[in-house]
Amino acid sequence: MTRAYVGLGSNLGDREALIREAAQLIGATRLSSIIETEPWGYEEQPRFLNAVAEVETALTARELLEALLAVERRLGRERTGERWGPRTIDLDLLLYGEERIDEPGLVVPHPRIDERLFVLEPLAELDPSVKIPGKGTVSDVLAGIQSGA
Ligand code: GSY
Repeated sequence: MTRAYVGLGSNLGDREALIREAAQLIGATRLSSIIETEPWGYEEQPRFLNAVAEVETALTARELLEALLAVERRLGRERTGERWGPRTIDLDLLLYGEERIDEPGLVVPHPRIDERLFVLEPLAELDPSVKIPGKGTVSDVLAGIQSGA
């Protein structure tokens, strides 16, 4: 079994219900607090609710990614051409054990994990000592951002 972490975000519809349902559908063993956050990337869109889920999985990283995409589709996510626009649910594979993967369509750790407080803060709540391969522990990365380093 591998411990993986998944970022959940929603800024359309009943955001909290969507996050809780997605967490259940992906078989989350733990869910962080759900926090309201300012949109990042494209700012002219509604505020997000974000959380991070811990998943204990026997799936490969690729299989887990496919399972996340299937849950997004089930919960009404439409992947249009708009990369940063509003969405009912967004599920990002953040960490898969301590593996580093760089394949077409599958990059782990998530490439923008160390820039996003809406991911780092809920992840640190679940486990501040979790390692982000190539970057250090999540609490080190957070401390670096907060000190402006
Ligand atoms: O990549 C996640 C989708 N997303 C988010 C998000 O989940 N939260 C916030 N605050 N801004 C975001 N911009 C995008 S795109």
